[in-house]
Order: sequence, then structure tokens, then C-alpha cells
Amino acid sequence: MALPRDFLWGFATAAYQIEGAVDQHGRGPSIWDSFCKTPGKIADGSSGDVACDSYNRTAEDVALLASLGATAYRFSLSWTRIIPKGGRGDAVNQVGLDHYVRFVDDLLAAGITPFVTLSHWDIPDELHRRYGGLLDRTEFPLDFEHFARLVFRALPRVRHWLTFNEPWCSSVLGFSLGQFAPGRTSDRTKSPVGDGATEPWIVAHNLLVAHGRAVKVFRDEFQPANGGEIGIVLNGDAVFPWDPADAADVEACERKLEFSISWFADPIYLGDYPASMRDQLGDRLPTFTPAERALVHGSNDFYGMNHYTANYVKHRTGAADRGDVAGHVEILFDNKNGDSIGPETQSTWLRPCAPGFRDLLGWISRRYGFPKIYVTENGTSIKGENELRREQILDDDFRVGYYEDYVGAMALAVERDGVDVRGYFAWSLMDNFEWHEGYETRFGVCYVDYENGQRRYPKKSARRLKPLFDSLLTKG
Ligand code: PNW
Repeated sequence: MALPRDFLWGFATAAYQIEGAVDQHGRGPSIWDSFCKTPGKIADGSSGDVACDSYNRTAEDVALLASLGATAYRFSLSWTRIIPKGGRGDAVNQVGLDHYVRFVDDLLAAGITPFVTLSHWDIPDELHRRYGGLLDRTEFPLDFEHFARLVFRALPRVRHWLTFNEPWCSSVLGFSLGQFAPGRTSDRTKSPVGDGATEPWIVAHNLLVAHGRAVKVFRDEFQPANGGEIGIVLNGDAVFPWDPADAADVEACERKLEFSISWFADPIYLGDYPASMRDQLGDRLPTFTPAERALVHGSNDFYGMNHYTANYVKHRTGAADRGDVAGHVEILFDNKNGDSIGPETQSTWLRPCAPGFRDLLGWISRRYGFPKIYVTENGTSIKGENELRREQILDDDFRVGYYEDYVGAMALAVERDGVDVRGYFAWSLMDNFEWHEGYETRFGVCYVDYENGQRRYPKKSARRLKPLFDSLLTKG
């Protein structure tokens, strides 16, 4: 009996991962369309060209959500369906915009509350070519602001907006490790750990400023008449010291959280980057101009939290490498005693450890003044799932257990720790294009049969969430 009665729960997806139809009705290419064409970047050589074909199956997806009892759905807009070239001087594609207007109407008609992400990594390719996309401190935020204003105006019935998904991934995976579009490795040629690198911090800074610009437009021009709320979505893994008796490992845990979460959340809630980052990174970390700070500080109406896993964290000895994106720590799945943090999944970075969720909800809440939180993603892949027959895949007890444990940990955080969670989204509604892992990794609570018309089949986990939340929602 832990969660408030008006608590919203449902499932999440992202445009490039499910829509397909990449050339339909005038959509322009995003950096992910180009990235997928680069040989060797995607595990199975695939792309989002077809994916789950959700662009052409909106009625089916709404019916699926309704049948599972979801009260909310988080999805993202494809910027290049709406402005194929992306920029503020470029043409608007009305067909693309109308598609989302209808989709929002359909969701609302089915009693499902839309949570709309403006951009889930699929930056217009043309903007990347034109001025370096996320690397441009002036042009990118202005183009994003323009796109945001256009969709706020077109979708007045949407009450919950998310600006960017996981800017950490765009910055680190996209511009340091090169695993995500646009596949840049900053200055890694100079050193394998990226010493000399500057791009990840520039990209992060520009994403924060662009977020701030969109929020200002929303608050100045739309919120007064329409109401509603807006925030950014941040990912973050829980941490446990490799050796709890070693103060340096305990400190390393804090630093790891600062380098992944506070990098974005500190400027938004506290007005500047964490001191630990400034100390290590020096002037390669950009400085907020007063105008930028005014845009970013205080720019969240709620905290959008994506959470999947936990790590053991060990300090590193010796001088910090100034280009190290992790904050001079070692990230491990086993602790000093050889205990494992959790079982393996299909994702190398993901090991379930539900107590970490409660911990991290508490850490975020204490550091940022107990903000309203929406858990915008939580879920798991299963080791070897893709090798099984469909009937076996549908029996996903591992995923059922994951959701029971994680939702339970969240309920405890609300009940005992004063954490203010108002909504929860399981990742994902259905199996989909899992970025650089292609279709080999399945995160869906519904199985998608890619060989037979992208038909969706609910797995056991899909049907477990409604009774789980029903039992946690307070009556009366
Ligand atoms: C999130 N990592 O991404 C995304 O928001 C989703 O689009 C994605 O499908 C989901 O999690 C599952 O992976 C992440 O390597 C992808 O640490 C990779 C990492 C973290 C988050």
C-alpha cells in the first residue's frame, strides 16, 4: 500500500527503436540511420529501417497497451519526421507532425497518458553535417528550441514532456567510446583512455543548454495556458564499494555517481558541475556563461530516472587521467570477497540488483531536495533469450522476477525513505532495435516476431505489471 492513488505506470519505447518506415512520408535521416550503415557498428549488421513497424501499427500498439492495463505510455518523437533536415530554417513536414497528433489523440481516447520524449538520440543527420550537431554550442540549442516550440504548439494535449533521453549516453557512448551514433572517439587516437579528449564534455554542455532553452519556451509560452510539466531523463547505475572498509572505495562510489548523474543533475538542481569533475577535468569541462546558467539552473519540473543495474566500484591509484570519463574508478561485477552483484543478462553492462534501486532513489532524493521522480525506464534483457523458441521466450520468469524485485524496491523507497515517485515505465513495451546490439538483445515485455509481420505476443512479464501495481496503489 505504498504508492499514491494517481500513480501512473506503463511502458516505454523510442522512435528509432520501434517505428521503422524510415523513408516513409518524407522522413529525413538521423545520425542513427547513417551510423547503422557504417560496417561493423551494429552487432547483427541491422538497422531501424523496419524495426517493429510501429509507424504503421499505431492502432495495434494502443490496443496492446490498453490490454495490458497501462495507464501511461512513454514514446519519443522522430525529429526528422517533423523537420526532415532538422534546422530552424528548414521545411516542416506536416504529414510527420500529424502522425503524432493522431497518435496522442488515440492514446488519450484509450485512457492512456502520453509522456513524450522530444529526442531519444536520433539527432537530424543534416545538423551533424551542417555544423557538427551536438558539438555546436550556439546552433544546436537554437535548432532544438525551434523544434520544441513547434511540437509544444502542435500537441497541446500532452501534459508530460521529456527533453532528452540519457545525455550521458549521447556524450560518452557517442563521442568518447564511439559505440553509439555518431561514433566519435574524441581524441582517443592520442591515448586509449581518451586523454586530451574534450568532445564528451562539450556535447553534454550543449545538451544541457538545449534542454534549458526548450524548458524556457515551454514555461514562457505554453505552461501558463496549458499546464503540464517538463524535465530531462538521466540514466544512472547504483554503486557499492568493492571494499566497504576502504574509505577510498567509498569515496570512489560517490565520484562515480557524480561523473554519471551529477554531471547533468548538479547544473540543473544546484547550478554548476560537481567539484570532483572540475578537479579532474580542469578546463576541458566547459564553464556556464551567466545566460546559460540561468537557462539550466532550476530547469526540471521533475526528475526522469532511467535505471537498470548496479556495480561494485573500486578506487584507482596514481594520478587521475584527465580524460577519463568514469572519474578515476574501476567498475566491477564482483566485490573483494568475490560476491557477484547479480546474475548475467544478455547485456554486458546489466546485472539485476534491486536493492541498488532503493539506494539510488534515496541518494538522488537527498542530493536534490526530494524532487518529484518519474522512473522513465527500468527493465532487463535475458541471457540467451534470442536463442529460444517463441513459447519459451513467452515464459520469461527471469524478467517477471526482475520487475517484482525492482518495483518492490521502489515501493520501499517511497514508503520508508520519503522518496517522491509518481510514475513508472517498464523498458520496453516490446522487443525492438537495441542500438549497437541490433535485434539480438530483447528488452520487451512483448515478443516481436520479426520474421512474421512484426506480430506482438505478450510475454508473462507483460501481464505481471498490472496486478503488481494494483496491489501497491493505495485505495481511497
Ligand atoms: C537505455 N549502457 O540505454 C535507453 O534509453 C534505451 O533506448 C535502451 O534500449 C535501454 O536503455 C536498454 O539498453 C542504455 O551501455 C544503453 O550502459 C546502454 C547503456 C545504458 C543505457
